[in-house]
Amino acid sequence: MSEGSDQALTPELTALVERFRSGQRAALARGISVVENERPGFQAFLHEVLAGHTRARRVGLTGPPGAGKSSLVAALATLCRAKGERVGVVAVDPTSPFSGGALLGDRIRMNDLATDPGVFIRSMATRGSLGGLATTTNEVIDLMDAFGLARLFVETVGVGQTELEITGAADTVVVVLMPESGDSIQAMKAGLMEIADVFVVNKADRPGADRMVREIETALHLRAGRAMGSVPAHHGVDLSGGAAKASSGSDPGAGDADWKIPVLTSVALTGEGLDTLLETLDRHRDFLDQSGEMVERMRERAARRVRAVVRRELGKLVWARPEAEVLLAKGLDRIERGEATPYSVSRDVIEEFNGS
Ligand SMILES: Nc1nc2c(ncn2[C@@H]2O[C@H](COP(=O)(O)OP(=O)(O)O)[C@@H](O)[C@H]2O)c(=O)[nH]1
Ligand SMILES: [Mg+2]
Repeated sequence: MSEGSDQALTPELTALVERFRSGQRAALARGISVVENERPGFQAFLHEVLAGHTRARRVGLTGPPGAGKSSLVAALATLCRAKGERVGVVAVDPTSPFSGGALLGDRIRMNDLATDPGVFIRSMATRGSLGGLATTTNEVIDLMDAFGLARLFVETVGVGQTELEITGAADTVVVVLMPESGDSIQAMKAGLMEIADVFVVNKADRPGADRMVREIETALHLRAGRAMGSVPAHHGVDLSGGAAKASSGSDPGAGDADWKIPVLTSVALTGEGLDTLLETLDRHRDFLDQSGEMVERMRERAARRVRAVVRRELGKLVWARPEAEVLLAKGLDRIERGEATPYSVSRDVIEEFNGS
């Protein structure tokens, strides 16, 4: 595919690869915009910098708007910084696209983080999908990983089934809810129950948090009962253990093959519960590594990526042919006259390409 411009590294990108590898922050920022805008050569650039990269811990946070996801990310990022980890944050928020200022709920923490050279924050808009990930979100996360950021947080607003995409982007999915808003029922409706590796009831300074924890635990038990003996849930994690409260510290399931979905509480604004949350995130990642699940997920992730790139590239190849545009123009006339449909025109375009 030597003629495909996306496959060839331009001189500018060759220089960028060097600057990226030498750890220049500006090169990461530039690289991300090259990828987001699908600039010529962006895939060759990704290929160069992703080869043999280190593995960050990728944490996805999702849940209803206002639950405190951004506040939690800010607080967790601050904790990770205190441990000397470099941190990347990707926020995908359809309600406030490209508004870096509104990215993190807590402005003071946000400002501290934004000026910290060990933290890299990127806000992305969704592209047409309802709260799912932007088309290049996964690639942006990969770039941050390749740059050497050890801990990556991805925040998405949980508004529906499109959230399932986060399971492809993160190793550990945290579903963030808050008391007093019917959140747990909403979460079940939105399919968030299915994707959680960890639950957090944030705003535990408000009444009703404990009751909500019990509600979620009950729902998990019910689900585990139904799932017993049938297909494993998301990522093949067995839910039959139900929800052990990880805040108890000791994990009776340690060493088991199963991951028991913990239901934690937190107060993002004061930091209460965040040490336990961070420990739990690490424990989940260790579980994935030790159980062999991580290898599985990496393979799935790579397979999805290959399929996505093939889809993207094939589309480009088809439309790069002048015949395709001619067939489209003619097809539109025929659709207008009621003689064709978008499906028959697509078939014509594809057949022309296949026969070439
Ligand atoms: N009382 C209380 N308020 C919180 C807590 N965490 C976040 N908030 C507030 O809840 C609001 C929404 O938080 P934000 O992090 O933007 O939520 P997001 O939409 O899920 O990202 C903000 O005004 C926060 O200051 C908490 O633990 N307790
Ligand atoms: Mg937010």
